[in-house]
Amino acid sequence: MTRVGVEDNSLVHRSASALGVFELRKLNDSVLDAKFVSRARVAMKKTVGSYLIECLEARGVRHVFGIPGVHNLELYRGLTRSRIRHVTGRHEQGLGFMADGYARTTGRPGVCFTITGPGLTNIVTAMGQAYADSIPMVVISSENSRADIGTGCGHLHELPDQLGLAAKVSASAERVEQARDLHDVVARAFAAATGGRPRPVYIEIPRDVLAADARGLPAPASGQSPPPPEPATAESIAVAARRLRCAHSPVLLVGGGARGAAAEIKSLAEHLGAPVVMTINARGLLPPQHPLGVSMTASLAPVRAMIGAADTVLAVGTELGPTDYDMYAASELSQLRELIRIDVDEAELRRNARPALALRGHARETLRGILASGLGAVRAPWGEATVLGVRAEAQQLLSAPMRREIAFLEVIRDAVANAILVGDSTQPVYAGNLGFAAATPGSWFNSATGYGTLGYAVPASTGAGLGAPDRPIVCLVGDGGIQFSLGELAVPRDVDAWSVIVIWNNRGYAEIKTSMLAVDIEPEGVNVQPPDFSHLARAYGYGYLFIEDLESLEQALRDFASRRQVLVLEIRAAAFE
Ligand SMILES: Cc1ncc(C[n+]2csc(CCOP(=O)(O)OP(=O)(O)O)c2C)c(N)n1
Ligand SMILES: [Mg+2]
Repeated sequence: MTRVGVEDNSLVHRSASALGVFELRKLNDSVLDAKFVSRARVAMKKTVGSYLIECLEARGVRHVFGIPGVHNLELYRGLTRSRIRHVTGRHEQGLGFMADGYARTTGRPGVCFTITGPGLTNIVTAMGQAYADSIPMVVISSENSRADIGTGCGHLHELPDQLGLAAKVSASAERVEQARDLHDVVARAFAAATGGRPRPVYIEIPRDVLAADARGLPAPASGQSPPPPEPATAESIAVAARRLRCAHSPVLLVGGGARGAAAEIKSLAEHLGAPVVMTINARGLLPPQHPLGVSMTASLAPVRAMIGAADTVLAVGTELGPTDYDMYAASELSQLRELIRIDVDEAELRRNARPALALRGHARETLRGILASGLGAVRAPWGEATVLGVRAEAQQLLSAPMRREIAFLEVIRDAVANAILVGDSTQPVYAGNLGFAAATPGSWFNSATGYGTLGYAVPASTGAGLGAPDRPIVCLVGDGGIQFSLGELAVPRDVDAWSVIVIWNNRGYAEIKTSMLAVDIEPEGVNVQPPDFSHLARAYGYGYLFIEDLESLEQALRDFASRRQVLVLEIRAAAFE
């Protein structure tokens, strides 16, 4: 083995043999990435499949989440020779959720490979989740040969209108009809996934096209980032700044679309003395101890009352949707007096509430424009007293178990520095969505909101860890939700993850049981038996602890945080309620 350098992201070791070349790259202080580059003779053949790998590589794709089958074999030609690392899921829905978690921690689209038919239908749920939460994802699937599509003859994996099905949950869906189109289709797909509002996109390649000769096609161009949408006009920015300057009681509502604008949100809030209400996907934009931060849902009456009383509301990167603003169907937000909205998506600017002033543009650039155009003197922080009162009142509305669940989450946040908490649809996650203050932007996300898919957290947390390999990942999942994607428990081991899987075990679908009881339905279908999680952890080779109190939780998490490992913590939920 030859030593060739030790800088970050650099090649640290390289050894060559008759079989191929082994490379070790340093990603950061603690993480090395190993890759075997095969010299296999198949590499000599160049098909549309292997050309696609070159196109993805040229665009900077470094991970692909896939499951191979006879239909998409050609997608794997040349993969081992590339710099792309293939992560194999155990079900295509898991691929999609991994890609979702990966996109959230990298800001780049997660790329998936599926087979025709069942591969595609299996991933559609994950595409629906990503669509609802504006997450970029590129799903690439095989399709039957061109002459066989839509014939209904009963070809293997045949699905009526596969393209039409995928298009329903995609910002763009295209079939590659001939080899020479591939390069541009890929370019358009990446542009659609990331150019405006991030979304999943879909590419399908018929088997005969995938296997076609690709010699003679031009070398793939390196991927250019799509041009950002036109910034908001200087005039509208000036009007917004004037209105904010004149406001006596402004409030900021920030959503997932503002995640890249933490510094600007903080400056603006502090300048105006304005409270900042953070949606689930915006938690952490202001840190937990910030006196203007409201890390509580706008569905709670005191928070709604504060927003309603504001003389000016600035909403940034938020759709003002019901799961964040009106979970209890209390009333519409449309009667807000002076609403200014900033969003990258034109359609979003008018969804759920009509603004007095709409600014289309990226959150960060638009807020910078407002900050630069003169907001007058720094305001007395009237918002601080308001925020204190609202927080205390809203706390009172949470049930005692919910408050304990939030305390449980705070122990996790404080014991595992720099952690990303990825949640499923389970009781502590619901409580957290109501009132948990995340440490940093992007360190709290889950499937208990929006599309709301059970089974998300295990694969999404694995993807998050691949995107942020030097950060510890906390997966929060219920005993019911984890059984939706048990197979995906294998992947953390495959990828040498740094994850703790925290299983909230209340022996069944507790939240649904509660909902049945609340409307006088005799519970049925909710007392599902969990498996023995200690055996399950052992089956995958993971450490396991049974947790019944906060002290042992904290100790277990501190040990977890001290070294790279995969650990399963089974929580006896009854002990915390
Ligand atoms: C794919 C899917 N199927 C069904 C549901 C409905 N659902 C929401 S929460 C829930 C119960 C989850 O049980 P568990 O993970 O154990 O969490 P708990 O409520 O017990 O904390 C169910 C069945 C869903 N959200 N998603
Ligand atoms: Mg449960």
